[in-house]
This record gives sequence, C-alpha cells and structure tokens, in this order.
Amino acid sequence: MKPKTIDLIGVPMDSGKRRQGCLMGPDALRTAGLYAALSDLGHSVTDSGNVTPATFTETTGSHLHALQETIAWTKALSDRTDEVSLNTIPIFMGGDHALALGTVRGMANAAAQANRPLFVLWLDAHTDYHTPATTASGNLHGTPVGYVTGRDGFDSFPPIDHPVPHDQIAMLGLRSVDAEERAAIEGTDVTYVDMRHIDEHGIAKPLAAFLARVAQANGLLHVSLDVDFLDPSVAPAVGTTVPGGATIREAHLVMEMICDSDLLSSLDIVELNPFLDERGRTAQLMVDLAASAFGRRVFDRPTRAY
Ligand code: 6HN
Ligand code: MN
Ligand code: MN
Ligand code: MN
Repeated sequence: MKPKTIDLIGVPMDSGKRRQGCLMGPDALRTAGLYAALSDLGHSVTDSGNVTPATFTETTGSHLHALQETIAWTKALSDRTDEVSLNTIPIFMGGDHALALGTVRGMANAAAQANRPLFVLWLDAHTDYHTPATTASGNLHGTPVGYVTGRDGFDSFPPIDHPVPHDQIAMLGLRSVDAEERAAIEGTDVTYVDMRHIDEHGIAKPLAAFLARVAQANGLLHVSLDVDFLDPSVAPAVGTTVPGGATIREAHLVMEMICDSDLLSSLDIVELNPFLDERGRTAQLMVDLAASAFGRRVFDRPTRAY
C-alpha cells in the first residue's frame, strides 16, 4: 500500500448510551500505540487531539438519553468531518457509536462536494437502524444508520442533506437486531450479513462483492468498526456484548481486504470501553486491526505453489 496521510481524531463521546466509559476510548487507543503502529508502516500520521462539542443544556422528560449532548456532538463532528480533505484518511477514535451520526453525515457531505458516492461498511453485532421514535432503550448509539439514511424523526438534529442510499451500505456481523429495526431494514437494499451467513459462506465473499461495487462506482468508503463486531471472548471491553461474534482472524481478514482494495477514506473505531477491558487487550486488538487495514502483513506476497 502506498503511504497515506492519516489524521487521528479523538472523540471522547459517551452520550449515546447510559453505561459510561467510552470517553476513555481515545486515550486507550493512544496508549495501545495506534500512532506508532501506523507510522511504523510508513504512513504520515498526525494526532489532532480531541473534538469537543459546543455547550448544551440537557432537557429532561425525554425517553432519549442525553439527547442535547448527542445533538451537540453530531454538529461538532459533522463540522469537523466536512473540513477533512479527501487526501487524508481520518480515523475517529471513539467514543460510542453515536459518533457516527456526525462522522457519516460529514463524510456524506464531503462525498457530495467531490461528486462521488459514499459507501458505508458497518461492522457490528447490531444494525443501529433505530430512529428516536422506535428505540426502546432510548440509547442513541442505536440510531446512526437510521439517521444517515434519512429516516424520519431526527427533528432537532442537523438535517440530512445527502442521505446515504441503502444500497451503498453493507453490514457484517449482525446477531442482535430489534424487531422494529428488522421490520424497517428488511424492506431496504441494505446488504445485511448476519453471523449465520458468515458461518455458512465465510466473511470474504460478501465483503469482496461489496468492495467491488465501491470500486466500480469510484466511491468513497467509510468503515465503522464497533468493538462488538468481535466475539466478547476476544474483545471484552464493550457494554453491549453479544456472544457468537467475529473471530480475530475474521476481523483481520476484513481489514486486510479493505487494505488491498485501497478504497478506505475514513474509519470509526467505536464502543471501546476501557473500564471493561482486561489488561488493555481489546484496545490492543483494535490497534492491530487498524494496522491490518493500513498494510501490516506477515508476508507481502502469497506463498509460491507447494
Ligand atoms: N451499538 N438495539 C439496541 C438498542 O438499544 O437500540 C442496541 C444498540 C447497540 C448500539 O451497537 O452501537
Ligand atoms: Mn457542516
Ligand atoms: Mn454499533
Ligand atoms: Mn454494536
């Protein structure tokens, strides 16, 4: 892979759900050596520090948790993402998955500016396709895909000027989908790949097909990596553990294929809760996965015939 310019952007956002701790995520990724892992691969890396939201006043009486704070973060993050040059690859170090309301909205604006389609690869146990009206938990980290596709009900959030078309989204790793999400998403062209499909057919096939579509369309590719994509036995530092997730090797293969495609334009690493980690192993795994997406290999070339 040719050397890239990478911008590490810390997003200590914790408002997307009630269980706290993701605000420590950016510093855990820094401590686990994200900067060095990427610069050792020959890339030009900058750590731009952390984003902060504007001040907000929380309203009470809503079934939505920390609504105003999440709106403030969404504004700050989409403004920050609007600014990124498409010659730079931002890595958003979360923070919980509600940060994707802002990062994907911002990338959709940047893509529209450049007259290119934005594709989104969602690596998650969950579809995160709720709206403020359908979420039973009231946790807005369950809503970013609903928001960026332009679903109704996000009234006080920044308007979605460039909705991401459903057929430009692929979800891998699904195994916990609420009834309302399922009913809504089944009628769309989202490529949703659940764990049963991965068990039966492998993870490479659906991913290769999606990456081929991105390349064909000269698209930008935003990847949103939720820690709970992985099985909790190997990635315990997350509040929303769901057994039966991707293995370490499946996750590395995904990242290696993303690297080979040379299509990656932005990356979220989300839901890392260092308070729940075991001796930093989840933070370390996330750093290693990021390194795989940027060219870390055992060998550069396949073995010769044997
Ligand atoms: N995530 N569907 C559940 C809810 O509360 O709406 C879980 C959401 C998980 C959110 O994966 O970032
Ligand atoms: Mn803007
Ligand atoms: Mn998620
Ligand atoms: Mn999840």
